[in-house]
Amino acid sequence: MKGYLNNIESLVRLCKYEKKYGTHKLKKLFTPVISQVLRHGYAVIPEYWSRDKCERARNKIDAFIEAGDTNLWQDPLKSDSRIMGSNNLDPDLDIYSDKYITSIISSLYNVQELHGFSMAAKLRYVEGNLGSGQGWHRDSAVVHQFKAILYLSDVAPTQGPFQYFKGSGNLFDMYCLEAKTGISIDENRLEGKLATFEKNGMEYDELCAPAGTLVIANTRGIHRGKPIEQGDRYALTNYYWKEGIPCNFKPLMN
Ligand SMILES: O=C(O)CCC(=O)C(=O)O
Ligand SMILES: [Fe+2]
Repeated sequence: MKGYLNNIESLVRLCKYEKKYGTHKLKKLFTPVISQVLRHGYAVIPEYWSRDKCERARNKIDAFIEAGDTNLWQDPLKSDSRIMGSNNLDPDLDIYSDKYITSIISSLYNVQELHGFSMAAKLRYVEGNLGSGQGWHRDSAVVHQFKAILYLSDVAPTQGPFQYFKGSGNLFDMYCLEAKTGISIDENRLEGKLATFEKNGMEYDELCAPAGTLVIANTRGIHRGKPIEQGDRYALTNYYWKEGIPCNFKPLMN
């Protein structure tokens, strides 16, 4: 109990944030997809896109990467290639305009207007790659962050599936993690903490699924894209903010 009380400040801070921005959540628990995101941290929607649509999108990503005049972000190993703002380049790489996804994400944030973009990514096996997101992390500490991820290729355990510690983005779990392990609710890079999580009985889910599967996730929870062990993985990811796209993304946008 002592450990828990030592961290009461974190609990108070989280509760204040949730009281201000999270009280809408209770009435959202009746919508199945939203309820899954709020309770577990993610929802999986199978067959959201057809295999043909996914193939067309993969070909477009390859073409944009090869063209050489696309604004591209790559990790130092060139395993992860990202086209930020792919929705502005090609309708086949746009899930930002998708009405269903927008309605779910707007409900989660409890706002009418959102700012963001689609990011098209190709991850390929390179020795030593860290996977999408470059290791275990939270996208944000305290403030809400929700994303939509659409797999454009079949994702088996060796093709970098999204991995997520169930419930880890929920207020009470975040508080307990800090109280039990000393990992602050403000810490967002969590590479190297896997052993600590597992010692505390936490288990992660691995979202292997065919091309066309849509994932809606609360990325305030602890997650990563597993490092690629073989082949490649293509995906479209929607990023969202309530107050506008942060300045640090601007130079990367297409
Ligand atoms: O692409 C993934 O599997 C997850 C990457 C990630 O960390 C994110 O989109 O926030
Ligand atoms: Fe992330």
